[in-house]
Amino acid sequence: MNLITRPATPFEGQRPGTSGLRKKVSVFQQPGYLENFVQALFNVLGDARGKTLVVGGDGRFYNRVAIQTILRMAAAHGYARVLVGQGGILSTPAMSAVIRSRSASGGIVLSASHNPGGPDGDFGIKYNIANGGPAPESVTEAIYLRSREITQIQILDSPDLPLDALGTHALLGTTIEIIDPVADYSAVQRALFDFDAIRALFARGFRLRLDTMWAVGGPYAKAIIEGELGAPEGTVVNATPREDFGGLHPDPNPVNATDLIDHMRAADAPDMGAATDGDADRNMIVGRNFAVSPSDSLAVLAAHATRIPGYAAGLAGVARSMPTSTAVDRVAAKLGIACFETPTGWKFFGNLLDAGKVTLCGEESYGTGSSHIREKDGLWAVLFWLNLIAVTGQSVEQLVRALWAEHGRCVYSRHDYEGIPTDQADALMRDLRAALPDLPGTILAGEPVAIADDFAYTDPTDGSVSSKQGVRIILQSGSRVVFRLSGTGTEGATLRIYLERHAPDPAHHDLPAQQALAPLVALAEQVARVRHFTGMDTPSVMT
Ligand code: VG1
Ligand code: CO
Repeated sequence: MNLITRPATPFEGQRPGTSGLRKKVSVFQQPGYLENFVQALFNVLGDARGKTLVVGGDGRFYNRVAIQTILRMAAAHGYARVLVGQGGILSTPAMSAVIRSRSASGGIVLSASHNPGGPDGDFGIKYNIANGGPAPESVTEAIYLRSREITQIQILDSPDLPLDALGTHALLGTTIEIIDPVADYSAVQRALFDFDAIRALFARGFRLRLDTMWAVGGPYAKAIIEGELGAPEGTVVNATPREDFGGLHPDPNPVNATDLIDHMRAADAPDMGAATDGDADRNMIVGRNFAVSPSDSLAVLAAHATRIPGYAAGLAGVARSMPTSTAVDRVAAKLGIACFETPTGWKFFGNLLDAGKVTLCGEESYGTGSSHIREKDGLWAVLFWLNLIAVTGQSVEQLVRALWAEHGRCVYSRHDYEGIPTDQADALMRDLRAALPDLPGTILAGEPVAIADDFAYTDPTDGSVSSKQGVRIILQSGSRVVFRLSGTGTEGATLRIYLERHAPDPAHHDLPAQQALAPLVALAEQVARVRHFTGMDTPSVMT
């Protein structure tokens, strides 16, 4: 077992996006590609002596190969201890839980999350810091800069380690420990929720269908929902992680989780449906013939949080990403707590959570979480809903309708235009930004424009500024259209247009969202010439 130093030349484009570096598997398979990025990361992190690193991923194709490489490099870099999830598995929320419970200095997550997997799919790598959350932009940017000047990598020429059995191995001076990927995570959930109440709910015959989409959420859901909470076997479906997610797109929304939606529409539909994504940090909640918008889900959880043991003392505050609907703002105002608006991506919530300014946070993209860890957490959201249903006796639909009755409905949709040539997408955003100064005061969709700007965020704890986080056009009534380009895609550019309209009148609550939002779609076309730049008449995906 020798420590070797290999010459390396930089690869273009190793800049992490919204959530780590994501590329086609074939890009990661280029000799030295992964090594360069990991070397850049270790160079930025500095002295590893005495430190513990956690490594794990969502089990997608290339996970095992990448982990072996990372273990050789971590040992070469001098880590005291590396913890690896058994079989190379750690969901993103479990990674966060393990970093925190084992006082690790950080962790490397191998996942492209909701992106498809398999040899022709996507792969990804992300670094989480000691608080358990995604590295902030200052760190990801430093890694990128370092990746551009890599000249050598350090690695061991050691054989692969067995990852499938629990146990301890030595690599040079580093102890490699294969750990149970579920235990630390389960302990965190057990401390938050009333497991007895949820157990009693299932014992009364409550029916849940939890679709883990052939992804990493399966083992966690099986252990907790069917194991500890006594839900009947078969409650968790598509539960065996597959390297290609069964050829499907592991993104829990009504467009990709069609099987679940069909079950929830059937005459004998279960009481509640839910789905989680590739790395188990996203969640979709569905009632009988009733899909819950993620922004509404966050608002419902905030409104009822004190009914949950872990949040009985009340919420310090809440946070949502800018494009997420303002439903939670209305709940926060009623509760008399602060509501923060951050750029897209979980990395911006970490400082607010660390500073104790917020307890719950969420995004419109099917992500919800809390101060229990520093990542969004799919199964946590499912447990939260189950606990609420158990103690209120209300159905999913009743809980959402009560929110609408009290605060009005924030009718919401996101339209994605995928695979646009990058220069066309950039041109759309450039023209749109140029038009912003003239918009305030003009009449669009029948009302005056109140605000037209490019969202910039100043972190209230460290003062760091993130600019150009999405163009927003907000009308006098609060209706708004937001435009931004995705930072997780791997083919061309994806334009996201977020549409929100507040409907206070209950008579309007059952209007189909796309119909209610049609004037805002027309507004988007008028100001941004979406058809012209995307070459598409309709979005690729509407959620
Ligand atoms: C998307 C979502 C964003 C989410 C991110 C990571 O980013 O919009 O809300 O935080 O994915 O989610 P973008 O830049 O493509 O819009 V996950 O579950 O893929 O890690
Ligand atoms: Co995810």
